[in-house]
Amino acid sequence: MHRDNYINSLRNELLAMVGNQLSPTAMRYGYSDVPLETNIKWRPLVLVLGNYSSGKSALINEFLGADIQITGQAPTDDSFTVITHGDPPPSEERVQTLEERDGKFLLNDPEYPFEMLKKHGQSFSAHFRLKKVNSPFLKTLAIIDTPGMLDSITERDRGYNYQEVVGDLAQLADLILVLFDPHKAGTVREAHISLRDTLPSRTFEDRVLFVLNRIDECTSLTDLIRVYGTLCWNLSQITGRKDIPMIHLTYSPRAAENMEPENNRDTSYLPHLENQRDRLKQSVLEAPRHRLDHLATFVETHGERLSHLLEALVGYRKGLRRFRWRYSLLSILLSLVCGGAVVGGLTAYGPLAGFDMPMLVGIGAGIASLVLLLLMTVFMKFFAGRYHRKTLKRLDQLTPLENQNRRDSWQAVRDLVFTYLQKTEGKFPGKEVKGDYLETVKVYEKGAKEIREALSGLPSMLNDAPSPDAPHPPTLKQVI
Ligand SMILES: Nc1nc2c(ncn2[C@@H]2O[C@H](COP(=O)(O)OP(=O)(O)OP(=O)(O)O)[C@@H](O)[C@H]2O)c(=O)[nH]1
Ligand SMILES: [Mg+2]
Repeated sequence: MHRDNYINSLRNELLAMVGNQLSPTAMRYGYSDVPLETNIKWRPLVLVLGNYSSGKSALINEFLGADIQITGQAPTDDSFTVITHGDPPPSEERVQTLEERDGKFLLNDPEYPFEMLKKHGQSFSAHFRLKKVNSPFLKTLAIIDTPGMLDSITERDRGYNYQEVVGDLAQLADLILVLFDPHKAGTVREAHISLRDTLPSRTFEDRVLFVLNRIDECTSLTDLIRVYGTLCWNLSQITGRKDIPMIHLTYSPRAAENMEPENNRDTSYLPHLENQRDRLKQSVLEAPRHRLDHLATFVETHGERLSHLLEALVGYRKGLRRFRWRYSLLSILLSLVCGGAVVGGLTAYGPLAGFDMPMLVGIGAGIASLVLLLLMTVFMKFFAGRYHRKTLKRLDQLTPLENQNRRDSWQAVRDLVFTYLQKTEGKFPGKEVKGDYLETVKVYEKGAKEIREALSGLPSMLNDAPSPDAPHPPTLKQVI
């Protein structure tokens, strides 16, 4: 359990970092309405997608070790089912569903991270449910079974936007299984649109596992190779990549048992592929590690964006300070010139003629002070307002946007900066913003680097107790 414990403690530290350092700042500056960690604090999530009847539910049952999900030919299950762990009564050992809750509960209970799916409406809520199952497979993760994808059916037929729901779930998920079956190895359009539109390309490769399921239904090895080839071709078409993604080949023995025997089938290839299911299972059980990657990416992405937002506010204040300095200097000069000119004029044309020098200097200084006062109050307010409006119009010049990365993060926060500046009219405590900015940059730059370092030590770590002499892997608190 050494590795599991390490993963757990890293996860808690990451969550604490988000909760204590990023979230309060994010909420203060309108970056987020809810604490950032709301969506990532629950258990690691595995999302299972695929065409209808590709065997999603059967494979999940296989993993769980019991017939928890209903299976059947033709589109069978039109619900999204979150399956998580539940503790059985002490007398009960058989794997079974212990508790079922409906979508309304699942969308409103703050223990779960699904609140943001409320926007998909009543119809979705009616197709969303929770099952608690006492399967050991669910000890470290939760799995979501989904309705099958139907290439020919339009969104309206479902009563909610399927692709958007899948997109939102994909954002939450740490691992996504995309299942195909030999009968429909070519129809992957809906799956791909949902994933491509929601997952950044870097994440796509790390988080998505392609599975060719129901391989026992291929009539021979040649048939299997033909199906595999078709799927590879289709995947390369939609991913736009020339290299073939890894495809897991598997089937569900529970479901295969019910198959009618066919005389002309030669399934002698199957025993050679038996180990594939275990490998797939192991990959799925890696979800907690993916959750760490997910969290690290989360800290990087939000840390980067948030610090960009604050950098823009600091830039605004810097610009305002520069403007005030210049304006003050100019005002002093102008008031001196005014004082001198008025006194000079009045001396030359009569009224002050005959006044001695100290008197003239005193009058000049008085006039200069009056002008300065006027310039530094009424006029200053006017010109500061002009600076504010001008800056709002030229928002893109607040921070350097030297590369695509910077432009992307700016795009994500530009409107928030505008709203904040407009709401506060530029009157916000500059020192505090600068402090928040420096703190966020520290979390983003140093924290993210340390997370990655801690993560890179994971693959070599065995899943057993450490020897007493073994050095302790670094924790985040040691380094941040
Ligand atoms: N021979 C064989 N049959 C399978 C396998 N997996 C599933 N089936 C059968 O295929 C049918 C569809 O399986 P499901 O698990 O319901 O498929 P699904 O992807 O969940 O389908 P929907 O929920 O309708 O989208 C069922 O009749 C299963 O018994 C498999 O690996 N081999
Ligand atoms: Mg199903």
